[in-house]
Amino acid sequence: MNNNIIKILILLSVFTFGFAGDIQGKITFVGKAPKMKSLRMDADPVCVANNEVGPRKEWLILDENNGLKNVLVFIKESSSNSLSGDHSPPENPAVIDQNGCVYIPHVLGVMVGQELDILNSDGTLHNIHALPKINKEFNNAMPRSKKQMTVQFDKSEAPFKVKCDVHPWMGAFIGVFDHPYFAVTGDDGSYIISGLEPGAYVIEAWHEKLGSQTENVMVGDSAANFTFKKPEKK
Ligand SMILES: [Cu+2]
Repeated sequence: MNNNIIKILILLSVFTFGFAGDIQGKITFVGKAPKMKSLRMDADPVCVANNEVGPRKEWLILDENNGLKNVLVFIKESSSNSLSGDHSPPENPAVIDQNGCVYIPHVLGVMVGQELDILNSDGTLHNIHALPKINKEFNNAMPRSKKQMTVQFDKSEAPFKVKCDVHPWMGAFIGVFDHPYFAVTGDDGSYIISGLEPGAYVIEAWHEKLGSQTENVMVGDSAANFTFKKPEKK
């Protein structure tokens, strides 16, 4: 490549990069938080030995400011070309580990065609059973000797459950996207979606038990925050 072309490419990338924006915010739980019940893992002594934090139900994890972990936030609609662009999956695989007889992470997003490495760090038998409605279901025993398997998903799909047929308390959720604009909230309930073209977006925040919400956002808005509360009993 001659120098001029390289210069133009550098300029172009700076130009493009300079205009990419973020949408970020924080998800908070409001109201009285139910206590997560502890789980009995006695049936499998390996689980008891491996689970250092003490097994608890995982559907509501809050920090001291009620920041809500494990909310999957993603772009649903866009006035820009961000969604319609050509999005090839990242080369790095996504990873989910069976560790301490829970899934880590508990919620994750992957791209269509991206590899998902499923690890078994426990040295015990797990049986990972994914329950998608659009993608192909899979159901695989992973004995202690099987440390890894790799899957991928062909179509975008709203989050679906993954469970273990050996340990009934184990559950995770996977959303599959045909674009890279998604994030899962961290310990403090915050998220950031980067690399967006300027424009108006509809973002959705999905939680496994508390439902989902959408919000209209412009790239560059200070923050797109959501609050979730416990649904009223009917
Ligand atoms: Cu298991």
